[in-house]
Amino acid sequence: MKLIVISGFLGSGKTTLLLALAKTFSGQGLKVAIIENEAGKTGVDGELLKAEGLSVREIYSGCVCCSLRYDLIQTLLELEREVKPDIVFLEPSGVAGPKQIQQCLCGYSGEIEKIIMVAVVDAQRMPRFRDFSIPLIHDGIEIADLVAINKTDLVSPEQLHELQQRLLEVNPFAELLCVSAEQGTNVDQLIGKITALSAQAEIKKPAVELSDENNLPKAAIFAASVTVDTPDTAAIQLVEQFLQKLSQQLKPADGILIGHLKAIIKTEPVGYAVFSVTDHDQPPVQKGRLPAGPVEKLTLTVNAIVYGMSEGPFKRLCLAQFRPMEKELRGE
Ligand SMILES: Nc1nc2c(ncn2[C@@H]2O[C@H](COP(=O)(O)OP(=O)(O)OP(=O)(O)O)[C@@H](O)[C@H]2O)c(=O)[nH]1
Ligand SMILES: [Mg+2]
Repeated sequence: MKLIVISGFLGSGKTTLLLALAKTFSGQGLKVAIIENEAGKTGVDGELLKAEGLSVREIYSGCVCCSLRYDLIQTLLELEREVKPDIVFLEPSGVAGPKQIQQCLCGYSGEIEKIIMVAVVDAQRMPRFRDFSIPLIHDGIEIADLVAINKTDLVSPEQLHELQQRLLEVNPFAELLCVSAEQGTNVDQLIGKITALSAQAEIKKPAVELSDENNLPKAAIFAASVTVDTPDTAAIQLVEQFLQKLSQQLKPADGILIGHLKAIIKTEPVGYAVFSVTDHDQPPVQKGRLPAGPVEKLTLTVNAIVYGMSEGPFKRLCLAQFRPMEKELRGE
């Protein structure tokens, strides 16, 4: 069993990339399993990957890097025993410390032949992250076997060149690859590099110096889910408005960094739509397929994470928008 850890800051494109990688490896006849870890009591990514037909185990309400280390080990052991996958992808929550994850995996007693650490970097937002001083980002690059510079469709060649130089300052040995998970650019090359790395014998990695967990920035998280039997048909617009209002309300507050505001609608008959906001000025990006006709049942799951605001006020802000949306969905 090989383990590929896809780490990276919130909203950098981990799930989008993982989806493309998992589908390709499955298409090659390999048995693929995915472990999704999301901070918050409900998650969006696991639902999306399941809707795409992939086999997913979810670990919620904390980070596999700290409070949920035991759950991660248990899930890996279960997979090994019950599923026997060729490849396991792990997407840690975007607020998880990559070094802490690596340390946790070093203590794994099962049979992982190889661990490959892939750091996903958001080419568009990265330059804004204060010289990569966010330890989560810095650490992920420092220990990466491969750095996938993602969203390259959104930046100029000059910006990309500057970013590459700065990444090499953090990890001179990292293999950098410019990709666009959304457009599929260079995803084949990334697969080739992962395949080549996974065929190499495992080299014992030097022990990493852990950053003090107390120094990791504190994220504020809001996660909620609602199921409605005969929903209002304008569900998509309601969710878009919810995310848009939320990101606008966060804007005036000084120093708030939107990690990722995201949501998924799943319906019966089967269909889904995902929504994502990673910036104050960006309208929600929406993807997926919903049934054309009337819907009998709809489940909406929201997972929103920001930095620079304490959890109480953030939850109140989210609930003030979530409750009216919930009522409208129910047609009340
Ligand atoms: N333009 C562009 N957008 C992308 C690309 N990759 C991902 N995105 C978009 O970026 C947003 C976040 O993508 P995700 O894959 O959900 O990011 P993530 O890192 O898994 O997010 P978290 O799990 O919340 O940390 C979505 O709207 C994606 O469609 C890309 O290569 N180009
Ligand atoms: Mg994700």
